[in-house]
Amino acid sequence: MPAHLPEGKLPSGFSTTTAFARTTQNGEAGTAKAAPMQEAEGPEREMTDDLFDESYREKEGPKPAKIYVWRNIILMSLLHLSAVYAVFTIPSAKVLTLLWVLLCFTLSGLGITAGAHRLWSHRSYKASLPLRIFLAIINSMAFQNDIYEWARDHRVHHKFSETDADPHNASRGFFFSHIGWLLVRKHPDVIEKGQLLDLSDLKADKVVMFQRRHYKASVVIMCFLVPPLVPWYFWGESYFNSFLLAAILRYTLILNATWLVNSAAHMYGYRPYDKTINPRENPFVVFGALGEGFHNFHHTFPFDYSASEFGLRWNFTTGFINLMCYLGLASDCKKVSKEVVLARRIRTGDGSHKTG
Ligand code: ST9
Ligand code: ZN
Ligand code: ZN
Repeated sequence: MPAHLPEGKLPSGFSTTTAFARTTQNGEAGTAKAAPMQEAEGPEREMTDDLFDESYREKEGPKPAKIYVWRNIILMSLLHLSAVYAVFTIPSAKVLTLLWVLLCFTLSGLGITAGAHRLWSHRSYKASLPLRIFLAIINSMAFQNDIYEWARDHRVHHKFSETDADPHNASRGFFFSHIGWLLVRKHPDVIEKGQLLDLSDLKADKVVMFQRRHYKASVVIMCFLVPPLVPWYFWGESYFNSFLLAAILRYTLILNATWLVNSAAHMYGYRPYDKTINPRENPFVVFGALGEGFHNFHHTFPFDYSASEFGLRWNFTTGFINLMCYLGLASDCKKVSKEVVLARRIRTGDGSHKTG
């Protein structure tokens, strides 16, 4: 354990050592004592491709024209219209069905937050095979592209935030960063820069590659068949209500909760850790996205398993990962020390922490 971290402050399964061997967006604050890294092969290696690359420059000249993808525009419009209709079926649904919808929302959310995001995109903790299988299954329930594609886009988002090489570049406005980026072809720089990322850890993870190979079937089963079948089969909910609420409405809500991290949490809120970057601490998003709205912290220290300075505070995903550690299914959670966070607040923060 590093000398500046008090002994006994972290429960078993938690470490700070790897966190200190990495650089962070706009500075070195995560590297109080940078040590040479031992790069291991495959899933064990240290991952650094989620760190901001200040050397990238957007190409000069006119931007490429937007190419609309009409299939996505039509499908997303239909999905959202059906979700609005589904809201009106809530009063006629059984209470058990509504609780089931909440459970499905939470599970699919964890498939994104604890799975695609904190585990596979950032390698902020390690997960055993059974946990990875479980996370891949609930990730398919969220239907947000397969884990490999999600993590590839997400690493390029961190590395080239708010530039042409960022898939959901928030400097193109709220609509583009929220949903618009899924309705047009990607900027060529996203693909060009993304192809330079090291994705060997994802390629070496059999669970990730299996999910990618069988993605369509897994989505049909986990996103659109299992959630509505349970209320219909077990407590006699009408299939119509079941499908609209457990599949359509729940999926639409998960999508929008996730997209708010890209849009609202890149535009509204304080920047206590780094005032020079766009991502913000947004309490509204934190609540709806199972603890993922501490986005100024997250872009400053992307390897922190809690994606927040504050451990469990409003952070359901952190609670889930802690539980997995307790059960022996997860380990090696990386956490930035209080001292490093404080130093960073003082050096680059907006001062908002002084007022609470
Ligand atoms: C969805 C994803 O919603 C949401 C992600 C949100 C991320 C949020 C992050 C926030 C932090 C975490 C918070 C979580 C909170 C959760 C809260 C929960 C309560 N690098 O993509 P294509 C190459 S999905 C390298 O087709 P086009 C590659 O060779 C919703 N290479 O580009 C690729 O082929 P392949 C449902 C790259 O043609 C090829 O290019 N899904 C990269 O421009 C073609 O790629 C949809 O709606 C890269 N980054 O089309 C579908 N990218 O993949 C949406 C591409 O075979 N997608 N390449 O290797 C599409 O239809 C298309 O991607 C497109 C672009 C039209 C958007
Ligand atoms: Zn991230
Ligand atoms: Zn972001």
